[in-house]
Amino acid sequence: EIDAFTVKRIEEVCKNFQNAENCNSLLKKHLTKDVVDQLKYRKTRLGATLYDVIRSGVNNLDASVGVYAPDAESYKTFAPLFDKIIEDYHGFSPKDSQPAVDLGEGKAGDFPELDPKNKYILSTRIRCGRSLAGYPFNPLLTEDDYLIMEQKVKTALDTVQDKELKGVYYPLAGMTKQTQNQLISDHFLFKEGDRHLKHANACNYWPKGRGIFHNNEKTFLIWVNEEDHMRIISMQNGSNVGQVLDRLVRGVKAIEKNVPFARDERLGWLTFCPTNLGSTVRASVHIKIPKVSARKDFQEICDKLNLQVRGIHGEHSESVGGVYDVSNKQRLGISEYQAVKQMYDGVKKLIELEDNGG
Ligand code: ADP
Ligand code: CIR
Repeated sequence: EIDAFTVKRIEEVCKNFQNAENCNSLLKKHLTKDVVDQLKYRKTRLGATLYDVIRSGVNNLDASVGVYAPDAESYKTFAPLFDKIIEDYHGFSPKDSQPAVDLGEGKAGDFPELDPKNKYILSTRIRCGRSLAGYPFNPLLTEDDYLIMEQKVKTALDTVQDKELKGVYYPLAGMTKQTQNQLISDHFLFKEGDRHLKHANACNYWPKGRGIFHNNEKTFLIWVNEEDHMRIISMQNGSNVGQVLDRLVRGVKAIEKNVPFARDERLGWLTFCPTNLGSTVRASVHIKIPKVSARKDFQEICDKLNLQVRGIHGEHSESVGGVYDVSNKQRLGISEYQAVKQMYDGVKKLIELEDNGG
């Protein structure tokens, strides 16, 4: 099935990687010799090999996870590796299944403002990912695929009628560097040149087919063809999680009328990175809690609450001015509603701790 040269290359790359020092990724932990021997001959129908799955992680030893799925079939073909990483990250075992969709429609009242006096929380954001049914993920998309997908999404977004959500699509190709950089530093747009994505082969033909849709207020935004085919985002200043969720739900429902999304019975909504499978929801706040965040065990406290801590510019960035991005960690095995609740309950605890002096 797969040529001898490729098998040899996979063996070599894996051996070198297994000897690498200072690497703490989930890939490093779970890419054992047994797993390599079992998977090195395999290939998906579209031609993805084990190397395509691990290329990001073996080239970025500082990765936290290190794998991506070039196509949906990869999650099955390379299950002996993905299943272990998925279980480690989400606590979702091979016997588990993603629960039915529960976006949290009509449940905004469950999430009153977390910080009504605006003491700690600067802003709140909830995003989810979607893939267009019938297309593989980034590494296997052709230039034409990118352009056609962009048109499909743009056309679907043109039909959004909801007054609050209506907006304009801005292709990345043709955007001035100044506008692009401003949108990035204001937290509205994805960054450019991410090493993890580049090495995953996810930035081909960039900036073609990539872009951002947003309403006038920049509270409802769609990223097109960055890490996932679509990232649907709702965000605003302050801590009104219910309002942010309500807007996201309306947006998702408006779009799904026009675009068929890829869903797997067991894994839920399909995404390029295994950390985003299932609900695909990352609900976050930008929060300043100087006493709690100064504690030596801040990371442990967050781990216990199932919270993930990121820096001020998102993943792989540092905190600036004591502001952290705190979100739910788990996405798979819980509903969309539960993912938001995981962040909500956890952040509520952090605020209680801060109020009690850290
Ligand atoms: P993702 O949400 O796609 O996993 P990142 O961690 O890269 O990706 O974050 C994307 C952008 O969203 C970054 O600019 C980040 O600072 C911003 N962001 C995340 N959470 C919030 C928030 N609660 N308020 C404002 N901006 C946020
Ligand atoms: C990494 O392995 O660090 C990147 N490929 C991103 C992984 C997903 N992010 C996360 O949940 N920390």
